[in-house]
Amino acid sequence: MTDIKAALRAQHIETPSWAYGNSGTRFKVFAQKGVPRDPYEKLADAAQVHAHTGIAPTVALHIPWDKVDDYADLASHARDLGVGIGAINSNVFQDDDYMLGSVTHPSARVRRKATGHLLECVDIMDATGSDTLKLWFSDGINYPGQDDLRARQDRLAESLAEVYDRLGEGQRFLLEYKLFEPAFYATDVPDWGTAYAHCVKLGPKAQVVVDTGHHAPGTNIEFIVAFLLREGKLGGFDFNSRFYADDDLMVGAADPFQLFRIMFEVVRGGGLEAETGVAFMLDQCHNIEPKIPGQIRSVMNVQEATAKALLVDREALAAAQSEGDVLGANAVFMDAYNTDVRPLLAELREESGLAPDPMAAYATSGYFEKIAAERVGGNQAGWGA
Ligand code: RM4
Ligand code: MN
Repeated sequence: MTDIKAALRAQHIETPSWAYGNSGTRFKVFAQKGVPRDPYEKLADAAQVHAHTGIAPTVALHIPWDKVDDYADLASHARDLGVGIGAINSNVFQDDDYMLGSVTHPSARVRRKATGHLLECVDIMDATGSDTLKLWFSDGINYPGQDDLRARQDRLAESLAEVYDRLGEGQRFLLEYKLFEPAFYATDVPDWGTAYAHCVKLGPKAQVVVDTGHHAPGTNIEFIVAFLLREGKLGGFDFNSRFYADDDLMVGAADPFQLFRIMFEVVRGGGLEAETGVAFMLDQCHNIEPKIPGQIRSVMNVQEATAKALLVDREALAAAQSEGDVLGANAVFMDAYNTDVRPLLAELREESGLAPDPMAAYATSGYFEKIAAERVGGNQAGWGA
C-alpha cells in the first residue's frame, strides 16, 4: 500500500487552459458566469483545481488563445499561484489561410506561415520553460481527388523536420492523431501508426500523444498505449471521453472501465515513472457543466483509474496467465477494477493536508461566488479568442 500511495502522490495531471473558457458545439456556445477573460484568470482557475486535488500542478496553453505580451511574466504569475505552465499547444486551424490545410497545404506560402507558427510556439516554450510542444493538425481533404494524399505526407514530414531541428535541449514535441474532423474524407494524421512512423523517423524528441477521443468506436486504445510505451514513443495523453465522435466530455464519464484498462497498461509499461516522460493531460470542454468542478471531477476520475490499475495483483495475474487460467487471470483484473478506491484516495489527500472530498471542498470554498461577482465586463475567453 505504501508503494501504491507513493505512485499516486507522484502522478501529475495537467489541465488545459481552454477548459476554463466558454465552449460549445458548432450550434451554440453557452456563456457561463465567472469565466476568465484572459490567460491570467485561466491560470487562477487551474490553481483551484490543483489546490483541491493536489495533483494538477501544471496548465497547458493553447496559442493563440493564450497569447500574451510577456510569456515569462505569465509563467511567473503561474508560479505565484502555485502552478506551472505545461505543454504549449499550437493552433493552425483557425485562420482563413488554413481552409485547405496548414503544413500540408498545397501552397508553399501557407505552409511557411503554418510552420512559422509552430516555430513561434517553440520560442514561447523557451520563455515559459515548457518542455513539451503539442502538435495537432486539422489538415485533410473532404473529397477524393481533392489533393495528392502522398504529397501531403511529404509536406507534413518537411514541416515536422524543421520544427524538430528547432527544439532545444530537453524539449520535445508530441504529435497528435485524429481519425476524422474537420476533414471528412482523409485526414493527414489519422491514426497512431501515421504519427508513430513520422516520430520514429525524426528521433527521440518526437513522440505520439494519444487523445482518447480521437479513435473509431471499438478501438482498443490500451493496445496502442502498450505498443507505444514499449517503443518509448508514448509522449502522453489528451484525456477526455466520447460517446459518438470527438465529444470532449469528462474523462472516465463515458467508459471508466476503458480508462482503467488504459491506466493498467501505463502501470504495466512503467509509464508512471517520471523518467518515461508520459504526460497525463486533459483535453476537454465543459459546455453545459461548470468548468472548475468539471476539471476537478476529471482529475479525480484519472486518479481513481490509476489507483485501481495499481491495485492489480501483478504476481497473481502473471501466474494465472502463465498457467493459461483464463478465468483466473480475468478475475484478478476485475477484482482490482471492482475495488472502491475512494476511501484510499480520501486518506491520501488527508495525509497531504487536503480535504478528503475535493468536489465538496471547492463547492464550499466561496471561489465560484467570488469570480462570478468579480469577473464582470471584458470579453470572456472562449474558442477563437
Ligand atoms: C483538437 C485536438 C487538440 C486540441 C484542439 C482544441 O481536436 O484534440 O489537442 O488542442 O482540439
Ligand atoms: Mn487533443
